[in-house]
This record gives sequence, C-alpha cells and structure tokens, in this order.
Amino acid sequence: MDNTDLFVCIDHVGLAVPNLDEAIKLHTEVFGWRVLHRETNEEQGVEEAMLGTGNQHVENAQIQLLAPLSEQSTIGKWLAKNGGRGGIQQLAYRVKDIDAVCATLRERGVTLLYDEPKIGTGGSRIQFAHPKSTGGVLLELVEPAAVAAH
Ligand code: V0V
Repeated sequence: MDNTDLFVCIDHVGLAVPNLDEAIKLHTEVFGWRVLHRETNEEQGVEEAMLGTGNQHVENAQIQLLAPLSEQSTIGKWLAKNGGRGGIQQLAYRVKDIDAVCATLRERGVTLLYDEPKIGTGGSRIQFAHPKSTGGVLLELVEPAAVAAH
C-alpha cells in the first residue's frame, strides 16, 4: 500500500476519564465541544462520548471521552495505573480500508492487537497497534461506518 493511501487524518484523540458526565460537563461548558454521539461498548468495557467542534459532524478531528465500565476493563486499569486521574489514552487515525492498512502495517512489523478488526464507536471498524511497536503511543485505526458500508 502506498504511504499516501495509509491514513486519512487524525480521527480522534481518546481521553480516559473517571466519570463520563463530569468530563462531558467540562468539555462542553468550559471548552465548548459538542456531544455528537454517546454509547456503551461492552466488548471494550467503556461508556464513551464523541465530541466535535463547530458545525461539522465528522470532518474535523474529534475528542473521545472513555469511562470504564469496571475496574478490570482496559480504561479501568489505565486509570488505576495513572493514579485515578484522566489523561490521553490513545491516538486514532482514520483509514479508508482497515484490512489493507492492517496488512501493510503487519508487513512493516507493527504489532496489532486483534486478528480481525472489532466494532467501535458508531459501528466503525477498529484495530489497535500496541504502544511497544509505535514509540509508546496506543494507536487506534478507525474505518468509519459510512465508509465500511461501501
Ligand atoms: C499500556 N501501555 C500504554 C498504554 N497502555 N502506553 C501508552 N498508551 C497506553 N494507553 C504500556 C504500559 O505503560 C506498559 O509499558 C505496557 O504498555 C503494558 O501495559 P499494561 O498496563 O500491562 O497494559 P496491558 O498490556 O494490560 O494493556 C495494554 C493494551 C490495552 C494496549 C493491550 O490497553 C488494550 O488492549 N488496548 C486496546 C483496547 C482499548 O484501549 N480499549 C478502550 C478504548 P511498560 O511499563 O511495559 O514499559 S475503546 C475505543 O477506543 C473505542 C470503542 C472506539 O474508539 O471506538
């Protein structure tokens, strides 16, 4: 796959938060973000909200607030390791063809977490690259649902 076809843009930055309602209040009332979407993803162990700026729905990079469904969940463990405080947990790149991107990254030695992409926010297809193979950042790949449908 050509490098120019690999990533479309930054899709979102994921923030781990101890309490979703409090985090939404901060980001909407103080920072002026808008809640675009909210859902619970049992498989990922999160209650999450996607926030956007301005009038655009999905064209701009978003903020994803991620609250844990349990202490044993990925976000629950991340928060415990970080003294219970929130922070940046992941950086997500938007892709057009997640299967092709995963194949290319695997060829280049990147460690991907799942054999096949899983379902993420809004019915998107998602995959993660382990921080040990990305220079220390948990990298998510997102193929949005609208693209996945075509
Ligand atoms: C762990 N490490 C991280 C990290 N989490 N480094 C950067 N960013 C993070 N978020 C480092 C940690 O410091 C250790 O480094 C090493 O990785 C192993 O840490 P650990 O505490 O033992 O963590 P693990 O192995 O239990 O879990 C790490 C992985 C986990 C990446 C496997 O976070 C995972 O499965 N993430 C993917 C799923 C996920 O994040 N779901 C929640 C979002 P040292 O100390 O060894 O150097 S769900 C979502 O985004 C959705 C639904 C969506 O976008 O649609």
